[in-house]
Amino acid sequence: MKNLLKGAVTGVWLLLIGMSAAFANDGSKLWLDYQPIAASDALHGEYAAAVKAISYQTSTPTIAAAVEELQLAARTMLGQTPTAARSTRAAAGSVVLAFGRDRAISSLKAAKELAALGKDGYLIRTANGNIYVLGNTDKGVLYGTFHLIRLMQTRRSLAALDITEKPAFDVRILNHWDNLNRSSERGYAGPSIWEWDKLPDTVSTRYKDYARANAAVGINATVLNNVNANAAFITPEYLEKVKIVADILRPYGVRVYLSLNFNAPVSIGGLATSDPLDAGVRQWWKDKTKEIYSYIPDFGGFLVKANSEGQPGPQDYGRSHVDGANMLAAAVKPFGGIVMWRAFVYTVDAGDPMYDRAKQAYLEFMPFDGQFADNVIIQVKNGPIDFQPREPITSLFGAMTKTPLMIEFQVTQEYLGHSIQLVYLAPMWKEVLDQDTYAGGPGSTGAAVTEGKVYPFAGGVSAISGVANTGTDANWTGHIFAQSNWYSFGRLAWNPELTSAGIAGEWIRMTFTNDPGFVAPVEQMMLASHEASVNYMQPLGLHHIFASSGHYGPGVWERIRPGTRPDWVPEYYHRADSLAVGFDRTVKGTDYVSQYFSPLKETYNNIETTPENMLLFFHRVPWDYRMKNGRTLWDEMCYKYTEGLDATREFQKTWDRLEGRIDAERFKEVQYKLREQTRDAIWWRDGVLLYFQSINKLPIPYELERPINSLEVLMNHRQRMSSTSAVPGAPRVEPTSPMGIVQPSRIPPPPPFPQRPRQ
Ligand code: GCW
Repeated sequence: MKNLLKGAVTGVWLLLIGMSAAFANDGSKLWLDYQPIAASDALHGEYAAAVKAISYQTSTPTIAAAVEELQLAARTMLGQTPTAARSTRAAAGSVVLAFGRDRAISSLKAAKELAALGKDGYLIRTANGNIYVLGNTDKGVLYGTFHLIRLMQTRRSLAALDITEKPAFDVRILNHWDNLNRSSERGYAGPSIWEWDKLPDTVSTRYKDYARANAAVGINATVLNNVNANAAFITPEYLEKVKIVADILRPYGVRVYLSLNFNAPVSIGGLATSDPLDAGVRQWWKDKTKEIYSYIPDFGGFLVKANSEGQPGPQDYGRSHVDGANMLAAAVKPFGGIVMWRAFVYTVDAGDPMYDRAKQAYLEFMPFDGQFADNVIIQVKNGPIDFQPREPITSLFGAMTKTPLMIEFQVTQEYLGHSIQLVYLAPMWKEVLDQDTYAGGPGSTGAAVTEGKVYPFAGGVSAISGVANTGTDANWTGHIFAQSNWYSFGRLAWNPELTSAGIAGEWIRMTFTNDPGFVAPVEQMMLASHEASVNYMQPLGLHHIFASSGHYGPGVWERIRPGTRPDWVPEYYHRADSLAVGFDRTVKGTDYVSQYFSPLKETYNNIETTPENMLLFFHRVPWDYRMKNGRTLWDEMCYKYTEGLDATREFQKTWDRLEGRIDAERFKEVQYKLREQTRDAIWWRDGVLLYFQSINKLPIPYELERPINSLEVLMNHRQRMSSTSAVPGAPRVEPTSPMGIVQPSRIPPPPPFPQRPRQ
């Protein structure tokens, strides 16, 4: 009877495997979609023998989470639930989870090796017929457990494992630009996942899944609210809600942080000022911080956007970034918290005809190097303008030698096709992480300087952040492939040396299938997608020529008008006239190049040595300039836009060929979006080329496809809205977009930008 039952269960399970490609799948399981492995697969037997049981010695919520995850993975992939026991003796075929002073560590003589791996590192080793997952802390064990599961998800052998891992950055943090009313600034996946309107009474099951997904890729921190911050988040009413979220994330090693509104002492504290040197204000922040820690004892600290795009800050009181940051640093210091102070500042100097937004962060922050408290870290966007599809690395990286800096990447695709376009961002992030700044000689890459490998920052933490792309859409990120950006942000934050191809391959296998007929072409498509998007949107160093409302389609025709900030307008960036195009940032132009170290400075200063993919970022270039391949700049631009568009057509073909290899639901969804991507690539290509052509009067090379739309139609093409709107019934908040905040009276008139005289 027992055997009969067992047979029936196995039969049903086998049936499930057979049907898995046909099953509807809404993508909600992200990379934790543990797909059944066929019993006929040799690896099934190997895995089943290796994870018969789980044993652990010290029980903590984090160890319980690791056990639960491994049981779930084994049950779903193998049809077998490993028994879990608290014991120091493990039967053969066990996974042994151990940390701290657990006996397994000494019996394996692993203590010394472990000591070098820090609090989040781990060691996975096969010994005595078991697999040992060892860490210095239970968090290390949890990360190791997810690694072990990943090996099975990607069909790697579990024989003779000997793996050591240690994360590159201490703090690997997501920044949610999510508002109180559950709108999400630059979010394209539905309302915020944080249900402030329902908490603390109703607690979404998604919070735990969010924690699992992050832990699986090594993300250990999260800022729950928008940097355009509403002070209400630190009132008791909201702290009670934040506490619930923090309690759920804690076992998964994800620490909660909050964005601050610098004016909170006035707006919610009832003080007359928020001056950071005022004793009352300083005391108010100390008390407030203590209160926050009473709700969340492991609260991570604050993220602050100050004196940027209309947000309040110390400069409102004639004080400096140092005064502001150090005041908050003093408040969190007794609790071990940190302050992440953003350098996204670009005050227009109306008196400076050479005003260049790219220079501003460096100009404002360099003078303060060495003056920040040791628990302050400066958060700097990867590029000097604003998350453009391609920018050079920001000049501040490596330049501040006595202050830790952290890179801010944008996982949400504000300038990279929202949740409509398939754009895999790892290759773009790698360009920045791998870029040599030469700050401390060759090898001072973006990763190395921020990891603290070039200048050791005594007492400081190292960190890396990504603006999150989550929302309440079933698949979390709007586009299934946008999940890969969340995934790869975590993987690169753990190890910036991983390759884009390696991460893509893992993600595809964990998310869709191990079918090589699917993995290989999809990996190729992902790897080509960033370059394609640059080509059909802003090739050759063009930047910020998006429609200013929404940052989705082209806005290359938008002109600087009195009363608008010039540096929010495409014309400011492309500077096209009948003779030339591009922004001269050389020593003869705005001299941005001089903020870089040699030899990068010279490389970018010289038109011959500037990589062509950044040409118009650094140079103003005549339309008839000869490119390395012999084409004129104009012809090359026409070719690049066409190449980008053609690539999207290839993506459609690649995808259509894969029908039937995955579930129909996700297949159709992606197929539909790829269609839109091609449509919008045409909008970009035709729009930008026709606009520039109206200025330079040059023909589009005759061998290339002709535009199929008129410029007028394209200029009036619908604009997409930038962000999710508020949830009905949710509390009202002030508008947070920069456009909504900056008072017209405070905007200086546009400075003229330097143009070469026409010859
Ligand atoms: O890229 C710009 C966005 C703003 C954002 C700002 C920032 C949160 O358009 O929406 O505001 O950057 O990073 O602060």
